[in-house]
Amino acid sequence: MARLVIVSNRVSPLRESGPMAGGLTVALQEAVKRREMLWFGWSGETSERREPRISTVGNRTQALIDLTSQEHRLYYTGFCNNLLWPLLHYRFGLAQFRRAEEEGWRAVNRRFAEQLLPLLREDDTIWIHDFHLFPLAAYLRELGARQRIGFYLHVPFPPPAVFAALPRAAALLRDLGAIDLIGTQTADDAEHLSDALRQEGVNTPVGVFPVGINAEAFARAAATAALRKDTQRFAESLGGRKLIFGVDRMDYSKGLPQRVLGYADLLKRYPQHRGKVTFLQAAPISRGEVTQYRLLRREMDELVGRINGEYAEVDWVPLRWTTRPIPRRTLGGYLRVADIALVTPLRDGMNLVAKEFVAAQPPEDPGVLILSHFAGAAREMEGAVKVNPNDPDEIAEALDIAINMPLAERRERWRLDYDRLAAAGPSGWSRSFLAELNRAEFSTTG
Ligand code: GDG
Repeated sequence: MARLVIVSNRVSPLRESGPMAGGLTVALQEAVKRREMLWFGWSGETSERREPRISTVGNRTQALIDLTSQEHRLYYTGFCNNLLWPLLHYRFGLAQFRRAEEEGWRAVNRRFAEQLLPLLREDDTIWIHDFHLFPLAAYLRELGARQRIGFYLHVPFPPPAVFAALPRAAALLRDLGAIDLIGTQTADDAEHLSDALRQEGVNTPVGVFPVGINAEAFARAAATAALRKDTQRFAESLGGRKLIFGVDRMDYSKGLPQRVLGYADLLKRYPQHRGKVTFLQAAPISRGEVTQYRLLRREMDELVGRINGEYAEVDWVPLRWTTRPIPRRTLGGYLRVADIALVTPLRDGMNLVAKEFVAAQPPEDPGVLILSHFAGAAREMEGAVKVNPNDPDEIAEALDIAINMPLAERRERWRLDYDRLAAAGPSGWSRSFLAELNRAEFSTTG
């Protein structure tokens, strides 16, 4: 089988086996197990060093480049995080456009192309990941690359009229013409992107390939994690109360303020639940160098303090809040112990936490998933209790329904979602994308 070349902004550490952290890596793990692979991307470090660091474990090679601090500021903090991320999540009001950042972003994409090119073999299949690298394929083609190139967008794509707010949006869309197949999470994203491309006369095929997880492996790992000492200690600390659980990168797309306000509304409107539930929200700090993220952290610290101040008893803290990451081996255990998962992003490409919660639950006594209509996962998870994440009252009502839901209904809803997750198979997502890419016409290279 031809070698697979994966290109993404960040590359996770090389390991021959064992679980890897992070949605993209977890999702790709199965795809690359039996296949020779080169993974190219940013090391996560800044330095003046130009040459990639190349290392190999088994049949996997990774090539990592450092960014200069100026490249990092313009490309990553600036154009990717301050502009593209909010724009693609329908939040143009939060976006800040600077011409210099757009140029810096293009320069880094050109550099990726230049440094990847000498590492390529003629029969490689190239798979580029996410919005950071929108123009990479176009630069590779400019340099003469004739390999098959696929691109996967992990985040939403907004309606063309929203995307058009981006200066030089047309040039960006035309760059996507260098790609042989684009994958998106949902049919809406595919439709928006196809419409935008069509308006620019670009004919790149766009297909829907929802990211999945290895449900059976996750279920096994969660069952093991639940027996670990730290999970047991945590479960005991709940004192028999129901656990509501949320875990998200601290990001304004995840709807965290509305979520904790929804919980506060539950305690206010349904006082019978006071002292009977505990809500643990973990929100590991993400993109801490970006102003909007710092503001969100301050807002959350204040909100959590206020809600606890208002409802706490001397022997009950209603809302447990941590901004530290939970170790991967423990997280599955917490997801299994949880009675309710609160997954309420304002907008999310897919949201893997929703799927991980369902996979982690014990089949004999499963918990309830409360899920935003605006997560890509909402298209698949028919058993979830769906909410509009903008409305704290609706979140409170969903929590009350979930707390009171009878076992038979919980089982029925969970079964629906678990079976669907498991049916996709351990590597359904990457396998179906790569199979389709393999079938795709070489539209760009003839
Ligand atoms: C992007 C898109 C799309 C979270 N906190 C901790 C932790 N996590 C893990 C989760 C999950 C992953 O990180 C997060 O994935 P999500 O899908 O929920 O969200 P994004 O990071 O925004 O991912 C998203 C995804 O790409 C894949 O295509 O679904 O829409 O935005 O695996 O469990 N893991 C550990 N500790 C934490 O505190 N160990």
